[in-house]
Amino acid sequence: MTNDDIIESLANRVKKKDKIALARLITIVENEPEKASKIFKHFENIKHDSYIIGLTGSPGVGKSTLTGVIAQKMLDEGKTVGIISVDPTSPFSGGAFLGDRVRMTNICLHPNVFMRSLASRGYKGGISRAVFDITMLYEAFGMDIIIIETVGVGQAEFDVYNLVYTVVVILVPGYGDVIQMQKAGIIEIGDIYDVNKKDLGGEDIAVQIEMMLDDTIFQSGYRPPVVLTDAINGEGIDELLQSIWDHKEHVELSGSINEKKKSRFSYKIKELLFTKVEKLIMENFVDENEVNNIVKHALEDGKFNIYSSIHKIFDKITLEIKKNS
Ligand SMILES: Nc1nc2c(ncn2[C@@H]2O[C@H](COP(=O)(O)OP(=O)(O)OP(=O)(O)O)[C@@H](O)[C@H]2O)c(=O)[nH]1
Ligand SMILES: [Mg+2]
Repeated sequence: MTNDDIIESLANRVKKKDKIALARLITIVENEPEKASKIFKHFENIKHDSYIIGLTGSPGVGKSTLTGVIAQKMLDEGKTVGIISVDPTSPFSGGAFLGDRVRMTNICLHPNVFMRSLASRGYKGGISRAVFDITMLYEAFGMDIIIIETVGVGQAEFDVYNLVYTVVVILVPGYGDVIQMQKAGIIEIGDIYDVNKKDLGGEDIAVQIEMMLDDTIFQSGYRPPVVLTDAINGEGIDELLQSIWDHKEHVELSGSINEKKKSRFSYKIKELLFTKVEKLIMENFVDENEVNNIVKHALEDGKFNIYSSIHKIFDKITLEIKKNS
C-alpha cells in the first residue's frame, strides 16, 4: 500500500468510529503536519461540529483530575468525549500521556472517550497547529464534546484559546495564583472560574474573583460564575458541569458561537497561510549570504546600519514579487 492508500484506509476506518485508526491519523498529523491536507480531504463531506471546552490553569491545579471527572459525567450522559492534554513540562508526549492516564484511569478505557497528550516543548509544526488538527480529527470522528487541557502561559498554549468555545479558568487556594494569572493575562479570559481543591480552603480566592468580576462590564449580559470544587471527592462537579452547559446554551442562543467558530477558523487559516508564505519567501527571495553580510557589516562597521540594510532587502523582495505576479 502506498502512503496515500494507508491514509485513505485509516480515514475510512475513522468514519466507522475505529479508535485505533483515529490514534494513527493523529500520530501522522502530529509528526508530519504537511500531510494534513491529504488526510482532511477524505472528510470533506462531513458536517459534524463538536462543542469545544478549554480547561486552563497553572501547573498542578487539578486540570487533569477535573477533566477526568467531568468527562466521566459527560459519558454517563451518553456523550462521546475527545480529550487533548497539553503538557508543558514533559519533553516526551509519551511521558505526558502516562502521567495523565494515571489521573484519568477511571475513564481512559471507556469506549466513548479518546484522549491524547501532547508535550508542548519542541513540537514539530507548532503545538497550536497540532491541537487544531486533533480537534478537526475528533470532529471528523463525531465526538460530541472536546476538552482541551492547557497551562495556558506560553504563547503557544495561549493560542489554544482561539480554538475553544467555553474557557474554564482553574485556580487553587492561595492568592499567588490569581496574581500570577493576572500577570499572564489569563484571568480575564474565563467564561467560568473554578476554585479547585476547596478541601484546602478557597473561599477567599472565590471572593477575590467575584470582586474582579464586579469591576468588569459584561456587554453580553453573561457574567462568568465562580464555582468551588474538590475534584478528588467529586464535590461541586455537578455545579461545574452545569455552568459549562449554561455557558454553552448562552453562546448558542446569543449566536456568539458563530463568532467563535469564525475566529477559530480565520485565526487558523491566517496562521497556516502565514507559515506557508514565510517559507516561500525565505526559500525563494532571501539570500542567506545577504543576511550574513548584514551581520558582518553590523559587527565590523557598526550596528546602526542594520535597518537600512534590511530595508534594501525588503525593497528587493517586494520588487521581485511584483515582477512575478
Ligand atoms: N486536595 C486536593 N487535591 C487535588 C484536587 N484535585 C487534584 N488534586 C491533586 O493535585 C495534584 C495535581 O493534579 P492534576 O490533575 O495532575 O493537575 P494538573 O493541573 O493537570 O497538573 P499539570 O497537568 O501538571 O499542570 C494531584 O496530586 C491531584 O491528586 C482537589 O480537589 N483537592
Ligand atoms: Mg495535567
